[in-house]
Amino acid sequence: MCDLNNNNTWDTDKVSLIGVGIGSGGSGALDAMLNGASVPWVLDPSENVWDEFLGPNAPRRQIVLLDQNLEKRFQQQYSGALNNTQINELVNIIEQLIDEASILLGDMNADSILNVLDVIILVNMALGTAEIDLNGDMNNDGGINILDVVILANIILSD
Ligand SMILES: [Ca+2]
Ligand SMILES: [Ca+2]
Repeated sequence: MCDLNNNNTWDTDKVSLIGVGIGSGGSGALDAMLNGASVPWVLDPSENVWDEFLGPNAPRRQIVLLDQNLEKRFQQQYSGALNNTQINELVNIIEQLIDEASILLGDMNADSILNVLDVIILVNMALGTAEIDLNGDMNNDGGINILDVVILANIILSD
């Protein structure tokens, strides 16, 4: 369970929670969303950050969630303190992003171990005899081929 008031309870390498506010909807308004509690988010009221996350003319205080690739995955405007339903929604999305980021690259059978079974599955994908799963895209070029098999095999052999 994530505690929104304690960023030590989730892995901030895998998901980032950012509150953004400008003008009179700045830090005071953001703090008020969690009733003045010490919040884990970064507050930056600069126009650059505002435009980057929210776009021009956006409402003045919002929460944005970024995944491990710093891609925006969630954005919501709140008018006041978050209620339990809104907090639960945020917690669920944070946990989903952490789970997503926790999948081991190349672990094709999802048993949390890299071994020859994963290589076999990846070979079949490279040969076109198994459905493509981009968790086997070891070189992150958007496809599965023999290069990915070689990289995975080398990782396993070097263990
Ligand atoms: Ca495996
Ligand atoms: Ca690849």
